[in-house]
Amino acid sequence: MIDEIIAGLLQEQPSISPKFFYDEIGSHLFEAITFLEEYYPTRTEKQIMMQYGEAMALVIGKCDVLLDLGAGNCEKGSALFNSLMPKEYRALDISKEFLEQAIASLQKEFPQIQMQAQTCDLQEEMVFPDLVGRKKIFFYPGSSIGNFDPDAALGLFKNIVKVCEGNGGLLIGVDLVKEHKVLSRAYNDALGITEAFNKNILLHLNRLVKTDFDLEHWEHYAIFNEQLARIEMHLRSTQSQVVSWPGGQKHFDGGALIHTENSYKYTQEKFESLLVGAGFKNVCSWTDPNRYFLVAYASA
Ligand code: AVJ
Repeated sequence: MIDEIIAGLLQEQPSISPKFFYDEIGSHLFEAITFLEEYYPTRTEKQIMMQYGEAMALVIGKCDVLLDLGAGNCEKGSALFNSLMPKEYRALDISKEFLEQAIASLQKEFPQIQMQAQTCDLQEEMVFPDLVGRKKIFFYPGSSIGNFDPDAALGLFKNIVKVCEGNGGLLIGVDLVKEHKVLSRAYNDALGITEAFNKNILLHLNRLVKTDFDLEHWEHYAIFNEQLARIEMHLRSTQSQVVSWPGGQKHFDGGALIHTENSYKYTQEKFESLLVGAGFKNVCSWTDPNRYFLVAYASA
């Protein structure tokens, strides 16, 4: 992990993986983002899930194991328990501490569902040898798929199709391409929560790899790249400076950027063809009246 981070900083275009946003405080800051007026994805997805929950449950049918990718506080996954009635719930995420807290309280509420927290890096191949032959429903909400470039998203979908062995599928939420102003506002909120979320990654690195980033000398910079249909988040150096760590250092000019996140946005057509291209047989989609967000169920 330390080598991965240092290698990212030393690249021609320095970058830090967005997975390092989610330390304890980062996970709480993201939760705060989901309450912002400007950040429409979370509440819009929730509206779609509320309005079409029964229709989704009909299409999905019996759910043996519900696998919640990037589960976080498990709030979204557990909202499916009553409609899908899974026998088993497997919550997967990067930050284990946050996950276990959430699972502990959920287990008391739903004693009939077998629950397990599992650390998982979605950049790596997923395998579930203990779930062979069981109907698996993967759940990936919130447009977290947007952090993957389309090729990597295709790879993840192919992995899920393979693991499902024709018995199960993927319920997924994705943010749709829309007016740039609306997109840009969602990542540049007036309160500065997204800025704090972005800058917190430097504090996380200072703890993880003993870098000496000074937040005073970095500013939040988020733009919509129309050509690639993605929001790009960066941290911009406000002056010429050197950042050091044990055994290394790097000079950053004023204005230099460290890339921290891509958030790809899709059209319905593009996203459905990506799912079918990965081998999913059938795709059902639901959107909100403004067509801001889409939830799809792709059966393997
Ligand atoms: C959790 C990746 C879906 O890209 O919209 C929110 C993270 N970044 N504000 C997104 C995020 C800045 C979020 N995802």
